Amino acid sequence: MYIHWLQWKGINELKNLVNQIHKALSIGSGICIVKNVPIDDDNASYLSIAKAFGGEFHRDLRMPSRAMEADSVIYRVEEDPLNTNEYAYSATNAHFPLHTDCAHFLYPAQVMMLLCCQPSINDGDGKSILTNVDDVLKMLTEQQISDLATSQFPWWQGANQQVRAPILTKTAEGHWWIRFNQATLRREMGEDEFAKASALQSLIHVLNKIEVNPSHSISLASGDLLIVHNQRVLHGRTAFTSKSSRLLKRIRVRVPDL
Ligand SMILES: O=C(O)CCC(=O)C(=O)O
Ligand SMILES: [Fe+2]
Repeated sequence: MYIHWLQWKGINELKNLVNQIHKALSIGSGICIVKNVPIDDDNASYLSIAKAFGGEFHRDLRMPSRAMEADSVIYRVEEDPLNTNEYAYSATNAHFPLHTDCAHFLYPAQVMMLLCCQPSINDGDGKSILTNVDDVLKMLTEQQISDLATSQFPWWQGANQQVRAPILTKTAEGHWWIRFNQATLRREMGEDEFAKASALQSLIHVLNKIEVNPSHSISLASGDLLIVHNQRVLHGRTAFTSKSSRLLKRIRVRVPDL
């Protein structure tokens, strides 16, 4: 896993910084960490970076308002004692397996950002887990890849909208993109169908292997801003100590040309 390390050097260097992020996400590994982003109460520096992509902010209006900031652009990833949604891992201290965000949306966001405001109190837990789709595909057979690219999986089966899509998609430039969240799929497919889908099970097996490899996880420090290309990179996190006041702030941006 290759991380592009960048530095926040003030608002005057914003344009330069965002150019570098753009490059890291499009032609680099898809993963970068910007160090020393100010953690101000009004989120000014963070929002200035997010805005500079020129994309459309994804607002998650279904989440409880107590978890939102900046007109619902920022979602607070923290353990929430009032959370009752069993699928909202982001509001618990549990292990969050490798996934892409918005897997059940028709158009998932391309940019997923997490600003670490407060790491877990224990150094060894609440670590970010990261892997590029190309590293995942190296561990699958041609047949498995082809199955994941041709089967239409049921991501969302609401009354007003159906989202069916393959897990893998090849772009016009010949790059693989991924859409994946195993909890969402298990819910929509049902336990039996989910267990019978063999290419899907192989993918989960590979992701589990990647997760236990220490070279795929990293502890974010306060002021570290993790940015990933949400179709080229899967992210997750290890479980962390309850009531440790770990806090990450998440922003997702749709940037169709990325
Ligand atoms: O807590 C983390 O480090 C990751 C959270 C996450 O992936 C999410 O909220 O979608
Ligand atoms: Fe996520």
